[in-house]
Amino acid sequence: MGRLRVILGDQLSQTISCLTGCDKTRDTILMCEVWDEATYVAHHKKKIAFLFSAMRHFARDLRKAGYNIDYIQLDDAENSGSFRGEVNRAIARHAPEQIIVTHPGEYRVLQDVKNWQEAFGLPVEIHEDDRFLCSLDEFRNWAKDRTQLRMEFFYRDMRKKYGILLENGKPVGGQWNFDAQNRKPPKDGMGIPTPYQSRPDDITNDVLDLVEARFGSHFGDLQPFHFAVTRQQALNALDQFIDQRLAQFGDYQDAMVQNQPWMFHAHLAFYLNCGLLLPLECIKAAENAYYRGDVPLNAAEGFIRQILGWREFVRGIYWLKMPGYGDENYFNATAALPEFYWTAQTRMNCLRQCVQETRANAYAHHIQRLMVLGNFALLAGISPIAVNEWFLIVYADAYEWVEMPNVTGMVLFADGGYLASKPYAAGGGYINKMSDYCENCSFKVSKKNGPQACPFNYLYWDFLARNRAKLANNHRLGMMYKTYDRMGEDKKQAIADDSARFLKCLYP
Ligand code: FAD
Ligand code: DLZ
Ligand code: SF4
Repeated sequence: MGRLRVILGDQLSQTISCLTGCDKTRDTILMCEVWDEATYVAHHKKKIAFLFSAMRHFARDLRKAGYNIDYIQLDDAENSGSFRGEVNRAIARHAPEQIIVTHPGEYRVLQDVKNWQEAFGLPVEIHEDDRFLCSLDEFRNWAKDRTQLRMEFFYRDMRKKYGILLENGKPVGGQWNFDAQNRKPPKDGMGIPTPYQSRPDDITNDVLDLVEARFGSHFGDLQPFHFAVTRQQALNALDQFIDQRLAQFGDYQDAMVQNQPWMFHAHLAFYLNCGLLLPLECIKAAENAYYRGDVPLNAAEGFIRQILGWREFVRGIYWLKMPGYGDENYFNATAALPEFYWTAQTRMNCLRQCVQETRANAYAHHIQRLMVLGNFALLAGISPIAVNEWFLIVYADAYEWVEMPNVTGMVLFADGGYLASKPYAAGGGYINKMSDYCENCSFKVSKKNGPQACPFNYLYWDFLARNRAKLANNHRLGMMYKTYDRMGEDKKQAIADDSARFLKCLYP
């Protein structure tokens, strides 16, 4: 009798806490591909293939390292389809004295795990997920006496805690945040490097066949498939990012270019979120590149802030606000998700590009998610539940702990300002400044009203007008309400009429 140590699909790190103290001669590691996890939302085909392939490679590497692995594949004859069912079957096979698992990333899975002890009559130990840089207790303490939670202050504390980009306790370069330098529009000849690409091996090819056969109706293109699926490949992707993209990551962080889905972003969230990479090693790699003089400070600091700041901050908020965070709906938005989020069939070129790229790659970069796909959902009053579900389905890096705060808090302001100080709403002018999408659009970004006008232009003002009672006291929006109030009645009516006409056509 040994222990049963359960490793979930987003816990693919050899340093995962549930392996601490493992007796390789007696303990069994259980990993399972289960129907429930692959379908509780209908994940993008590439996301399922990525995770199953990464899980199978991880199990292989653990076996090589001498662990006793019990790996259940999706098509195994007796597969019960759920974590609970598979743990139950594994108990029958191995008769363990105890079950050990690392704290799951998602609330619904934690609730399930918490019931195992009673269900199976065995002690269950839930270890902290110490891959994160801020524990849940630490975040709770940090948040406890604050009326407003702001990422910037959390981030400074984390910089101090880990001594990142610090000189004698002060931030290198004299300021904590260089974001003001990180908003350059795209320019010709930026020389965007090709992204990391791995070649599928036999394990991946088997998984690709499985996903095509079993999840063929799910959203998204399965081929071509080039994700890293092993720790070594993920480390290669990190190296390639540091060498080839990081130097310009800061400058062009917010830029969007037609047919350039990858820009200078890292494309590492896939690997961070399933455990193939660890946050501190990515942060250190960027810090070292700065100290070597290979990349400017605005790039290194900007990248580090995303991981040490935003990533940890949103996770802390998720666990503070669950359960119920996904049901928050400050603006009472109830519209359905328009069909074009799946088909890409829309005359709005920015949205068409972002949906097409999402479908092809299970990836879109942050500004596409926030200022195009998310911004439209906010302005059009789409229900937070529908928007959350879409974002959880379509990206290969999406897990509820990180997706939900970004959607409910950052994009939709559905928590009334718990996470963000104001809604990230914007008209077409922003998209035009930061991209070349408008040049290829049948709407005119320069037009504010009428059938040819860019819909973002009037929807933006209509959103502000509709939600005045909830936003007028937000001091960051005061100027915009003053501008709106200076408009003539005809103009205000045109905004309301154009918005009503457009939204009616959206739902035939
Ligand atoms: P880069 O832009 O290169 O950033 C580097 C790293 O910083 C990322 O890999 C990621 O780990 C971290 N990071 C950056 N921004 C954020 C953020 N806002 N929150 C948390 N971590 C961040 N990120 C996810 O990992 N999973 C999601 O499901 C997810 N859903 C999102 C939904 C919306 C509506 C928005 C606006 C953002 C979402 N993000 C999500 C955050 C961010 O867009 C992605 O982390 C990023 O696009 C991943 O690509 P990258 O690895 O190239 O990141
Ligand atoms: C996302 C996902 C998918 C598609 N499939 C599995 C699976 O078959 N087995 C598994 O262990 N994990 C899977 N995952 C990731 C889990 O949903 C993830 O571990 C939980 O969200 C953690 O709370
Ligand atoms: Fe998008 Fe408006 Fe520009 Fe068209 S004109 S690409 S709808 S912002």
